[in-house]
Amino acid sequence: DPLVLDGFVPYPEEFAVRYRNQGYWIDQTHSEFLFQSIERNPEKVAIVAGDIQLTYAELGDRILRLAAGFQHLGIGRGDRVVLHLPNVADYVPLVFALYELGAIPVLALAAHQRHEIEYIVDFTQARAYVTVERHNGNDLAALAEDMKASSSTLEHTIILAPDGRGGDLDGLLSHGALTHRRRSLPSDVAFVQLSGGTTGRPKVIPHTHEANLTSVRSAVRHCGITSGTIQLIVLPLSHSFAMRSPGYLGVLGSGGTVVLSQNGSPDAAFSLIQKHRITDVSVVPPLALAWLNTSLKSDFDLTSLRVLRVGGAKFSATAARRVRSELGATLQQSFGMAEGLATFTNLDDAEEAITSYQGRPNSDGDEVRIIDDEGNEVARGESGHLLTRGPSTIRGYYRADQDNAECFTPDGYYVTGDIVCERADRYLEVVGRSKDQINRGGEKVAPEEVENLLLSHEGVHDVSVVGIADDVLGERVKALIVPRPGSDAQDLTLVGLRKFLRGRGLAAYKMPDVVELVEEFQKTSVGKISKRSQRESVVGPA
Ligand code: J2J
Repeated sequence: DPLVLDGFVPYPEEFAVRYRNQGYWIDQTHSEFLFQSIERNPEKVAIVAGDIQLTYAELGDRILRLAAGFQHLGIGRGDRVVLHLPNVADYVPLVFALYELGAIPVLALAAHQRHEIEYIVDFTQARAYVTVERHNGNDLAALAEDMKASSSTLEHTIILAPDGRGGDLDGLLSHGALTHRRRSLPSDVAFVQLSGGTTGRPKVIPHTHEANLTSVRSAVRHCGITSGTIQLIVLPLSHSFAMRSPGYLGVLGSGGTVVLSQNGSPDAAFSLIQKHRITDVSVVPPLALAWLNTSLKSDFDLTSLRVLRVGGAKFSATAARRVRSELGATLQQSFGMAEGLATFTNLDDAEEAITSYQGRPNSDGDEVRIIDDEGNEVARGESGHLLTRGPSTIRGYYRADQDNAECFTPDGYYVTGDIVCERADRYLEVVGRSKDQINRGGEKVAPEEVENLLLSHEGVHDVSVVGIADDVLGERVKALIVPRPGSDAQDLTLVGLRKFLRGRGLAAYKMPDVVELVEEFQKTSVGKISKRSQRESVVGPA
């Protein structure tokens, strides 16, 4: 029987039938997708992380042992388990152990901290939390203990050593092994991710097996992934770019090898490219710029690298034109969103298209509408709001009726908040954004979330958080603050406010980069704060 998950918005039957008839959705779960590959390539190396190496056969064994461990804890179909891990070797075995049981991994970002994790555990009513003892100076074991004491649903915490080895894993591995078989259906929710968000709290994105796997299969075709692919992964494994566009799923489903790193800096990445003869890597624009601009390029043998995939934020055409000559790789641009749609340029496109545009929708089943402020379709070549619907795009956030009324049209299109232009041949160029979000080098910050925390500071009367232009990151985070009369200016410096937000457990990438104290906010003619004028205001000393 299908899994019943309250608060999940299903695809209308008419669309489900169409996606199955047209072959976008096939009768396969994530477990089956991976085990097919395990059976075909048992001796090949699947995962490399530091000095750990797992062949496909070893990966399969580990998944089935971890699954037995989770089952021993009473975790089963439909149970939510928050995975909060950096790019460690057991990340993939743990996710697939949960898939094996039909449990639902909640894919937190490693960069999330107490503020985000407490909310995520609570909102998803998670039964277990898997993390490392410490990460980025944060005591996650203590967080786990606190949550177990206060949460009404959280029963189990599984704490790995800081390097992702040992710890509670040993116990989990000591209950024998399950036999691989179907324990969930392709139409079940497979996993949930967190949206970058535009609101005070991240929204929860549920993907079914069939909807996610169709995007993986299309990405594999568009990205030239084969059993010969050796992919370096420096982006967080929980991010959809690193997971499915084409990500580790695309590579492992094809019999290739993924090499995991927690560090994408030029020296770390280049030495891994040289050592493992990396053929393929996905990065965000600031990393691509760092790789282009370093003189280390000539100190390493990067000749194995065939594809440098760049996405998550707009990559400038000027930098894009340097990729082939300076890194010896073909650039592939990708514009995607955790909600579903992803676009790619083709590897054999003309250089002009590769460097100027963000690509075509991954699947022929993706429907795209570009509309003006009044909701009318714009003429080809004009820019407008991007709406999309398709076999891998969700129909609603999890348990979010109110947000869903705003973010989805009545006929099921996701309102992306991106402003795009359609060029020839379905090519999209991203030209702007209408949603209240800051894209800090590919990391998404919801101003409202930071504003709400700053409003709880006793020295703050009013606050507005905006993105300001930055050469490397694209945007940085700026907080404009109206101090409360009589407040201590020392508390309201950049250092003081960051310390305050750190104390509240906010993820580091959401921290303001710049603070400006102002007497009052400029209002628009309708009395709303003018964020536009704040973005353009001169950056003063913090
Ligand atoms: C401009 N803006 C972009 C691009 C994403 C593949 C690649 C990226 C993501 C991702 C992803 C952009 N140019 N090339 O999930 O599968 C901005 C848009 C978009 C938002 C989604 C994938 N690529 N963006 O970045 O969910 O504003 O997904 O709506 O993190 O990032 O962010 P996210």
